[in-house]
Amino acid sequence: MEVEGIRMQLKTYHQDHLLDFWDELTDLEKKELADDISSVDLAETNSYFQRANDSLKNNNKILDHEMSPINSERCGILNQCSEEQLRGYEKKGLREIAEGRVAVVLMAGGQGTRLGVTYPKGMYEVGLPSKKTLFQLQAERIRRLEFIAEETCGKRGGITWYILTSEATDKMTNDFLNHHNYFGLVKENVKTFKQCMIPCYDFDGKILLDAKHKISRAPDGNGGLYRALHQSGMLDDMRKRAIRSIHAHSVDNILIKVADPYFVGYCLDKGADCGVLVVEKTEPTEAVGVVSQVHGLYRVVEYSEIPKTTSELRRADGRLLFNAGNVCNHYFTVDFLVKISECHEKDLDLHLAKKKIPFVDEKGERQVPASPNGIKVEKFVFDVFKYSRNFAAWEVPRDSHFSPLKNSNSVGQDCPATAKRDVLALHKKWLLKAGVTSVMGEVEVSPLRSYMGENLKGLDDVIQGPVVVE
Ligand code: UD2
Repeated sequence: MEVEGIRMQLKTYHQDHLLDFWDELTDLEKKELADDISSVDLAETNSYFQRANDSLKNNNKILDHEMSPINSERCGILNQCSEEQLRGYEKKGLREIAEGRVAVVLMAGGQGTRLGVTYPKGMYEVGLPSKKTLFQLQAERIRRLEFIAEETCGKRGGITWYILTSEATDKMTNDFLNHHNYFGLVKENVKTFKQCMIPCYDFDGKILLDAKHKISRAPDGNGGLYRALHQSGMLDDMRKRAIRSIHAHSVDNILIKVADPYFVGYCLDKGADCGVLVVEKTEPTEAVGVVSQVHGLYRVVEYSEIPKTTSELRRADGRLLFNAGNVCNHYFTVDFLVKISECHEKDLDLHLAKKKIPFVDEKGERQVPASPNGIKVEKFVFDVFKYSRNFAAWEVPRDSHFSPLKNSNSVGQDCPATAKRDVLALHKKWLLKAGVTSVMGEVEVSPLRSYMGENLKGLDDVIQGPVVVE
């Protein structure tokens, strides 16, 4: 084993402590550690720590006069559109789907720590009458939308489903999808790809060991999407398929309108290269980031960054001035993604979090710390907004579009109970609008029956749950 070569290289980057236990390792462990180390770009890794540490030291508070809201000409509001405008956007979106130019990128590399599960969040079911998981609901919405697009445009293009996974979620996600036969989607149109893992550091920038022969690593955040799309060949796959529009969203919003034809159609109409779907922030204290311009560039300003006085400003109609709540729901053209991966990926902002990270101490014992002992670095998916040449935002009502599953029921908010409640409330609204006079108990509409409230005429007058309208 060429250990001296590795040691020399590590020394150059002040990371030679990674070999402290080399002599105690078996041959197999030595090989594993050598491979592990050689897969790390040490120059980049050290620069990550440096950059992240610098940004921690600088107080990144944004000043009032530096912020301005989204240009109103770039922000469509669903509730303020005429029927005709909406039909126009929908038609554009459906045409794009029928031509096979739309793909969905599902960000599903997170670990569901707050929810308290040991499996990917997409495999969670919140207790709907159908017992469908988040993955199944999303897959079936894609199937229904493909059908609607075909019916409307007379052509079947298909929507490709790219699923971002991580070391922790990849195998279980693939096994689950395979086991369920891709929920009726064409197997070739479902593709998973893994995000990278970044080493974890102590507060001095030394990479931590998770075991004597293994570097401690964590996923590189949902902004790892851009590198992963390129490295996995998925960007090339998109180009081969002549895909143009990408709808990228988080796994945990149970109301997600996958490949939303209004949003896609609106972004196409505006000629946007990058777009964001937002819900209205109504209270200044609400803990959501807002999409705004800072020095003329679009970005998400976190609730911790926005000055209090700015967060409280209101428009003439009483709505908050900075009200474009970010919900991890984005539009990109494939050309824009190529531009990011080729020109900007290495410069994406780094966000760091002080965490309790298990580590091997100098005596070779693995410790599980009780207080934060190190740093994890992440990239965020929305940090590419500033590279957009033509940005667009689309505001939608929260009750029909956003109900995230973040916490366990004990928290009482953004949890399985609220997710289930919000789905059933929306479906009840659809059914009453379609002419049902009474909806009692838990009545769920299958995504295969209806994507957004269509196709529900002619049902019984009274529907008594628990039942699934198939
Ligand atoms: C995300 C948004 C936040 C707000 C909120 C609404 C980001 C960075 N933050 O915050 O602004 O819109 O959602 O619900 O987008 N993921 C990965 N790989 C990772 C980390 C996360 O794929 O390394 C996925 C994760 O599986 C989920 C999505 O990204 O689908 C959002 O991640 P999160 O739940 O950790 O983000 P959150 O709630 O802090």
